[in-house]
Amino acid sequence: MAVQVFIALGANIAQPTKQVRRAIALICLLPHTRLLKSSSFYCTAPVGYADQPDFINAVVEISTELSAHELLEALLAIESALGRERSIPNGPRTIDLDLVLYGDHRINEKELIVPHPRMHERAFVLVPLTEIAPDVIIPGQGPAKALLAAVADQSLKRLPL
Ligand code: PH2
Ligand code: MG
Ligand code: MG
Repeated sequence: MAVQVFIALGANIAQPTKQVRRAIALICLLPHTRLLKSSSFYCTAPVGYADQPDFINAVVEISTELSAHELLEALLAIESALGRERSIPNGPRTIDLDLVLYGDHRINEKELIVPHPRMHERAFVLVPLTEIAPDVIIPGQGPAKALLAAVADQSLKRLPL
């Protein structure tokens, strides 16, 4: 059965806009998966580890018959294909693909936590998410829209298409 899934994308080195575009193109090629919606791209100040370039962030919605674990594996493979290296936690990256929502499922495993445990406090996820899914509910948190006010201080700029 197909499940509606949201993936948050982020990149801040090696031509980040291009990396996000490439990642979306590769997500479109995943088996048993189709792209439903893609948000605008946003230029966002780094959250957490601050001494790094601004990010390009976006969110896409897909419909997929892949299990959450199959999808996670596929996203990690796309990250590797685009040259992702993991050195500093939360540090600069060519591409980060986070499975933030998998239908209304709640998953709590070592390698996969869904909903993403920090999505509700990050404007760079909530703003593009509510752009394409204004009524989406984050299991355990409530409507995503209601969380926007609390992140209004985080700097973010929507880029023209
Ligand atoms: N990702 C992080 C940590 N901080 N900041 C912004 N602006 N955008 C991100 O995608 C991001 C971040 C960890 O994945
Ligand atoms: Mg991340
Ligand atoms: Mg990640």
